[in-house]
Amino acid sequence: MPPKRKADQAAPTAAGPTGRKAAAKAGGGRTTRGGKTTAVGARAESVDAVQTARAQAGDYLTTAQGVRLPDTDHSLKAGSRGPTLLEDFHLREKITHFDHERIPERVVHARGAAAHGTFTAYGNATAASKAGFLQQGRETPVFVRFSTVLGSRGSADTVRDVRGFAVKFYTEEGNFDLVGNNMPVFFIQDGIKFPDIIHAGKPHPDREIPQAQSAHDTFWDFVSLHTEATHHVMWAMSDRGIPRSYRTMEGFGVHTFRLVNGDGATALAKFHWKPVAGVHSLVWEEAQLAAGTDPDFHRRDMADGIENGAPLEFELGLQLFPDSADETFEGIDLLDPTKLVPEELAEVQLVGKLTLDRNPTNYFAETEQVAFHTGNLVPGIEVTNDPLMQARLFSYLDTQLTRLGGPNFTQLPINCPHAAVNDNLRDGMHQTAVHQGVSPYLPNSIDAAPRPAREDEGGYVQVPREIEGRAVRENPVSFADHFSQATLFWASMSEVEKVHIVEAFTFELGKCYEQPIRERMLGVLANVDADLCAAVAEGLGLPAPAGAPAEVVPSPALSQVPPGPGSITGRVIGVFAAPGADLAGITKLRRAVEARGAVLRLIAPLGGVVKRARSEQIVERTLLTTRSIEYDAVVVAGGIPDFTDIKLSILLGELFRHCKVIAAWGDGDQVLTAAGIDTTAPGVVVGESVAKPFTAELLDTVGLHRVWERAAQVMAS
Ligand code: HDE
Repeated sequence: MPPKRKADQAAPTAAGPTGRKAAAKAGGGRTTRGGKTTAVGARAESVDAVQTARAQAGDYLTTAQGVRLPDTDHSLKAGSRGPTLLEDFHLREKITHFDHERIPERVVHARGAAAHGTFTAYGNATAASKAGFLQQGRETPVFVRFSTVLGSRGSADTVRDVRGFAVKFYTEEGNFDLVGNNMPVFFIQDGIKFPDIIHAGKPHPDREIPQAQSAHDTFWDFVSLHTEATHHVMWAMSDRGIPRSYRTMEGFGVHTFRLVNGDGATALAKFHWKPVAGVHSLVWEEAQLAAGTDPDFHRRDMADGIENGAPLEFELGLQLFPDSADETFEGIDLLDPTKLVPEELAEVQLVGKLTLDRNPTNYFAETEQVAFHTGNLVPGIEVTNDPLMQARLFSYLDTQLTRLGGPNFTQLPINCPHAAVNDNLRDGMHQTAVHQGVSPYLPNSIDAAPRPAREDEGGYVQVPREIEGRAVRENPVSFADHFSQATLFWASMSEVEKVHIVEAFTFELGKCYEQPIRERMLGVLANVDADLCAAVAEGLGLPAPAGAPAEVVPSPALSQVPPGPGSITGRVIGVFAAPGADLAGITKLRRAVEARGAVLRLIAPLGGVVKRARSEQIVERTLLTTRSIEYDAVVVAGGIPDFTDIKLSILLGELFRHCKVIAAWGDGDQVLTAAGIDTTAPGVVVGESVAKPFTAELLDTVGLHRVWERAAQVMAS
């Protein structure tokens, strides 16, 4: 029997569309998700508002069925001391819903934080890609989630780990997801090993220890046995493994993509994100302190920064390579995800700006439910045969089916494209759209249906590629080079960065119980660099084996020590004051700090206000509620020369050890000296008063991020 047509549906005619299609046409570039209409390109707020209206309308507390409730604090009982009655539908609904509030956390990248923003294209990428969001001046809403990889959702932000950098572009041609990391290479060359490296990195299955750490036997067992991991391990043990904040991380697409321009010409490309605030890291002691005193260090920094008007800013960069038959560039295999192309060989061309300036409204609805997928591509951007990338193309959609409970997660507001959606996908768990019509298939002669788009109508048509070969389980020969780029990375580091890498290896291998694993890893390091291997071996109390490191030409772009002062946007300057301090000086300093986009926080011995004569200033932190990790610099105000407190000495001592800026004006230098700070050391700025030369020197030194000249003094003490 033919299906019955609903009364409000127009009968199909040979001449034209039925009601549904006509409505879609009339709406122009509008989408009708969940029965609500949203303008193409409209920001996520409007989508949020539609959903909020469903869940939070009206003034009264109601059940999920909309029945108004008089009381939500007392269950229905047989008498005030009696048993609870099963008929209490409100109690049952409230508890049942609560019981199901959690969804499975991500199997990797479980802990994350996100922000909304906009991507604005400079227009110079159009020669390489026809993607609409790269057209000059085009503004595209984005949602970006940063994450750690190994830890559970409740672990700490500052652990040594890779950071995820996943960007969802809500483009007019559909969603494009650039699901990258803060390191340009990966541990493995073939996605089939991904479950293995993650099993090795996650806590041991017997006791579930350690949480969010790579410093344990199974991780080092794996990477010492799979030497293709060596290059990525170098990055993870470097300062890149402990970023200062999300705003000071680079991002990388890792794989090589294939770009297609309007003429059909192709190029191979690697994506980069360059932070406007520079690339900066914590030092290891800070990372450890922060994991205890403020496990939310990075997410707090991002949310506070955005709230204080200091958006996170990154520029999108492209490294472009000819789409050659062998898919190599200067001898580097572009399909090998353990290899990078030094920027000195292929310049990173900046093609647009990402600004993150809006915090999510609801963590669960947005940050937890966002679903990225490397297969979310738009015309002009295609994948390559990188075997790591190929496996990812399967994994992301698959994992969302479990995590988000079925195939309709694209209808969640945060995942919903801003482009018009007209698919023939139907039904399934959590279907919220009320689809019309009876023939969700193509072609059909009953309903007006969406029609396939030609390439010139924006249809995603893959560039035709020749594919041939024997079905084999093997790597190309070039994938056998596991060490030369690890050596390149080491050779490109500054001295202080090398010291940090040695310390990180020594720490992590020192946490392993199995001696053969340490020895095998020293054998790996011997093939990276003899000095590195010798220094780590010394720390472990083991002999250094001999290796055969490659000859390399260093790539200065890999070092993150800045050549000169950079932006201090979002940085935090603490000012210590006590009753009687020079409050007028603090006001002046606050103005100078805020003019450079940074934040000033007043620290005092006790809460409330600090007074001097008739003026006063509000205290934001006390010596009990703060720790040095919160500040990029601490300044002691003049006017309190006799102040001493062990907690202040600890705060300043940590800043000194971590090579951060310390300053004082007026007689504040006496407070520094009493706290054990050498006021003649590099990066200790003292001035007569809060005048321009003092503030300029102070803030420029903060712009260097650290005063590494002090490192030798710190290590000698
Ligand atoms: Fe992922 N990865 N990955 N990954 N990945 C996931 O997807 C996977 C890889 C990255 O904030 C999962 O939704 C495989 C490289 C980020 O929601 C999962 C392989 C890079 C995020 C998954 C890789 C990444 C993920 C877990 C090897 C950098 C967090 C939950 C073939 C270029 C996205 C989820 C977010 C998340 C699989 C390797 C980045 C299981 C199989 C290389 C930033 O699908």
